[in-house]
Amino acid sequence: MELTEKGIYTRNEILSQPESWKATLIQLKQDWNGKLPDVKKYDHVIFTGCGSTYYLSIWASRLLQKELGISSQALPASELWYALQEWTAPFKRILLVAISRSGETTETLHAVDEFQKNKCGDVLAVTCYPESKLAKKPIITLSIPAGQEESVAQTRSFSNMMLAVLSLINGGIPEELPQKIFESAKSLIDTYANTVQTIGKDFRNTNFFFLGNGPLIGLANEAMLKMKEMSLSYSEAFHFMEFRHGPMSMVNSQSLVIGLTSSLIDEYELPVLKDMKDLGAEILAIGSKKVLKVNGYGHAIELPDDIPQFWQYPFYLPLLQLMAYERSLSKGLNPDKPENLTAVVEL
Ligand code: F1P
Repeated sequence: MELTEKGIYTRNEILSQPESWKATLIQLKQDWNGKLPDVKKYDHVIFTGCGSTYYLSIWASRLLQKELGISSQALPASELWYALQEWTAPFKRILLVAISRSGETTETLHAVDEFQKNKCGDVLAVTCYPESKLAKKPIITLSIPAGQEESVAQTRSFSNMMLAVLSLINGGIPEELPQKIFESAKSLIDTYANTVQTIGKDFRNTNFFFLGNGPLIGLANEAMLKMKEMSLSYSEAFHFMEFRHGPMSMVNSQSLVIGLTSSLIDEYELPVLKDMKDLGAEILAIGSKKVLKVNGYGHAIELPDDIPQFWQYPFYLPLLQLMAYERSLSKGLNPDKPENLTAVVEL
């Protein structure tokens, strides 16, 4: 007997992201402006996590290298646990950024311990739980309690941890950003919630492909994981042009291809979406104003152009989370309790 309405936690956590983002940005500005570690002094930055926070690490590492020109990579925490030296040996001054919603995941804790035991460099943690084992280690920790959540599948925790990474790369939070981000995010969700709920409930779609380039491949993987965790649907993630090299063999009239578009949209992204439309797929594109070119053969979600592109990355997620949430409910599942999963993997 379900004591609470199915998915009530997940729904509230998805829809409360605008408020939580404002709270996190205000907190980070107060706690960390002028005190953040200078990532430019390192010759290599490794981001690490597990599951969702590994995908967050992929996004973060590509963004840091793109923005600051510093060598950066993302690794599952398990890789650092059992093969640390293979990954750290080539570098002299490494910063390890350990990302964990709970701050309790076994592999991530071991990765930090191995890194410190071998004196590989400095460690910075990002977590939603200031009292966690990770936060209590002798390292710098960006704790963002506004990202805390009840549901198993990460939603607002993920996007709030992205804001901590953005503030680290940017070196701080601009004064007017918290309120602007809140207003733009609320407007985005209000404008497109019905569109994604309709798509989520449409049972003609049985397989889902999320495409992204550069940092967005990390978010494409995270959106793929939401669709798997919440709705038990077949979903995969690829770089846009990689999709043609084999995986598109799976595309058919039951496919929904979701493009997380970027500034590369004209030459390297829209042509792929058009090809998939020709193969019978339904198309959904989310990105800047140019995404409206998809109208006529697909659904377009236009991100707000009053937010600098650098701070727009979290905006890709709430509507894709909501789509997965709706599909889960439509299949009679409970998005708050994904099959076989727990909120934390402790080995
Ligand atoms: C890592 C993680 C999540 C996953 C699931 C189980 O948790 O693998 O990414 O979605 O909830 O735990 P954490 O280290 O970020 O707390």
